Amino acid sequence: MFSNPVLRGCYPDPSVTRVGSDYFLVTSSFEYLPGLPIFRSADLVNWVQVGAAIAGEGQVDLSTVPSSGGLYAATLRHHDGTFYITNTVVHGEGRKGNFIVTATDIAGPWSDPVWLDDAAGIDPSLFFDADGRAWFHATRLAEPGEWPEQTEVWLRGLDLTTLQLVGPEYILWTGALIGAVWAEGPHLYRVGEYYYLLAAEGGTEHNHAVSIARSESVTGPYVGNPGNPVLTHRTLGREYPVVGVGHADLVQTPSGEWWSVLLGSRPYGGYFPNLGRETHLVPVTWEDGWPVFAPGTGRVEASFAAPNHPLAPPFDAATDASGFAATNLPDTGVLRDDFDGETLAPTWNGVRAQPTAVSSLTARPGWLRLPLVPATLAEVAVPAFVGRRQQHQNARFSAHIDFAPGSGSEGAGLAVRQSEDAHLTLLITAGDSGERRVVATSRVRGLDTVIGDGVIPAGPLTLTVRAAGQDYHLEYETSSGIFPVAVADASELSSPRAGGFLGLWWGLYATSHGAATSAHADIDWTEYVGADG
Ligand code: 6LW
Repeated sequence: MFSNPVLRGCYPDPSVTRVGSDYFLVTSSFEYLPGLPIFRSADLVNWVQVGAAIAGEGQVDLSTVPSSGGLYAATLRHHDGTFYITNTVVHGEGRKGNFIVTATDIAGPWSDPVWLDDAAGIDPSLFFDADGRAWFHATRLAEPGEWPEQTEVWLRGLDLTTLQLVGPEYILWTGALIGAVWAEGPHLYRVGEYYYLLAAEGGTEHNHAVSIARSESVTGPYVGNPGNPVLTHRTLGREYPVVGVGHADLVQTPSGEWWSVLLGSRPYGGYFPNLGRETHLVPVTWEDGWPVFAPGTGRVEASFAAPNHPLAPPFDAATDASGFAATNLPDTGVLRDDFDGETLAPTWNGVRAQPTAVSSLTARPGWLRLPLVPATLAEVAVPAFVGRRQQHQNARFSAHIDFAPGSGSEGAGLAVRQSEDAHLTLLITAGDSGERRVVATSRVRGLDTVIGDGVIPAGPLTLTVRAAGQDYHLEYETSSGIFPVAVADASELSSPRAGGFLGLWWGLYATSHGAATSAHADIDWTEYVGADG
């Protein structure tokens, strides 16, 4: 048996492919970098991050992208010795639209984007047909639509030497239901005598669903499965433990089994999915030339019988202390990073910039240095923030920090981030009479509230965010013990209340709140502990 989700935390819009006996998977990453995290698995269940497709400076410019913009759903495919990822930059003042990056090694280096300026819409995908032809498909708003938010899946040929669109355009699909909003996440497959078009519809929230259509020709016309939608939780109500399932991608195992990865959210403490849309795995069988998702149950269950090949050993913090493993973190597991390596594990992200652009592992060996910058988390800017996804409903994130604030405008410590308008901070700063203080601030709908503070002794100390359901405890620890500073209601940061698409990132944060500064904060180690057992 295996447990869902197979990728905990905000890893939406999964796309999977198999090369030989290895599986590879990519997910969205929005304004966070490195972007488009890539995972490898031997069994579809245990995944380890092996890198990211947008890990280089300058591949894309996300510096002006508002929260929940940036890198939307991607597709990962392999053909003739080359890995292809196609994706979209959404919003911001930089270059936007659809692009393709390639690599011969899944771990990179990945190429600079080849932009497809004549490819409209989002959720691009690639299909390599047996006759050698390559096809690009995506979804865009139908103009004019027959109903609000009607989208159309369109298809054109792709020249693999130029990576540019060629040939006529075909409109393949507008969703299974009359009035279906957001037919998106399209993926084409050839199975037996048919071409199949798998797509999401209903929007990526509660009404999300998976639908499928087929045709004898890759260019259509496509006929919808009379049984559509083939998977949805929209009829299960908001109390059901997994909601909003959709955005699927199919893969066949070497032994001929079929599986689907897809996204789903797990709200808790109310309809609050603080972990975001997570990657789940469901079995698929075929009947009468149509796929049956999760046969016998038709739902994304918390566990299923595992795929028919040996399960790889589960994640072991001792063998992967670098934190590369972004999933199969056990329900209770400790990930510690002593920053003794030469590179940051790719599970560490910057906001709109690579984390290496805002931090240093060499300025003080064995410590991560975070120079303060004037930018704050409340702006669409590049803050001094290095964070990782929250992956458990109950978890602790601690950091041992050495920081001497020069003034009350300088702060360094921890942050829990949804967006510019929704985040928590626990910062070491200086009080009016120069004393060192720790201040907890909650920013909800763009308004800051100080929810706790206290005088702290000089010297390095440990700051902690400890999530117990929707209560996030903000604490500091010295040799004299653990001291509470504040408790925040994190449901205010959850996307149903705060807006956006994303789950929460927990990280290190330093700012001079707009003032010039040459200060820095040094972090000796961090610990992330999941406690969902
Ligand atoms: C993704 C698309 C979607 O590109 O959300 O709501 C976008 N639908 O499929 C970001 O996850």
